[in-house]
Amino acid sequence: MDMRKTILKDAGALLVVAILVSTAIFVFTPMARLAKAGQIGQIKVQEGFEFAFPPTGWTIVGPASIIQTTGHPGGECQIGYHAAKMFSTGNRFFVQMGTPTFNGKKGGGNILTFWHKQLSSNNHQDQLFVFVTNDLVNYVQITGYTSSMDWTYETINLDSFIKPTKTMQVWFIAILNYGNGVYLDEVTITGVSGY
Ligand SMILES: [Ca+2]
Repeated sequence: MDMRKTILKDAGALLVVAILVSTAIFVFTPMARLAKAGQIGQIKVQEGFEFAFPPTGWTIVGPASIIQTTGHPGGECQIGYHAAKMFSTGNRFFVQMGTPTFNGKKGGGNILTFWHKQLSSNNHQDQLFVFVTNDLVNYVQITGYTSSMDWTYETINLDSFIKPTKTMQVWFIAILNYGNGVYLDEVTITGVSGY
C-alpha cells in the first residue's frame, strides 16, 4: 500500500470516528447540560434512616417517641436495616418529623415517595398525616392514613397541592393511640423532567 492510500485510509477512519464522536456529543450533551443544570432527576431529599439519627437536617418534635429501628426488610424496616418509628410512650400522642428544607423551584417538579406502615394493636390504631409547606408558616395536608396497614409505598406529586417555592418542607405527623407505631422509611423528594 503506497503512502497516499495509507493516508486516505487513515483519513477515512478518522472521519468515521469524528462522526461517531460528534453524534454522541449531539445526543448526550443536551441531557448532560440539563442534568448539570439541575433540571431533571435532581434528588432533593433522600433519607433511609440508615445512619445518624435523627438524620441530618430533619426536625423532630417529640424525640422520646421517635426512634431508629433495626431489623430486616419487611419487618422493622423496608429498605436496608433501619427505619424511623413514631410510637406511643406515656401520654405523648402527637409527634412530628420534618424533612430538610428543599428548593422546589429548582430541578423540576417535586415528587415525594416513601414507605410506611402502621399496624393496629388490640384495636388501637396509630395514624399518619402528611403536610407540605412552601413558606414554613402555612401547611397544606397532602394525605392521611387512619387504618391498619403493612409496609406500603406512596408516590405523591407535591406540586398538585402547593405552588413550588425555594423553601419547602414536608412534615410527617403521627397521632399515636397505643397502636404498633407509625414506621417511615426511604423518604425521597425528586425533581422530574418536563417542568
Ligand atoms: Ca432504611
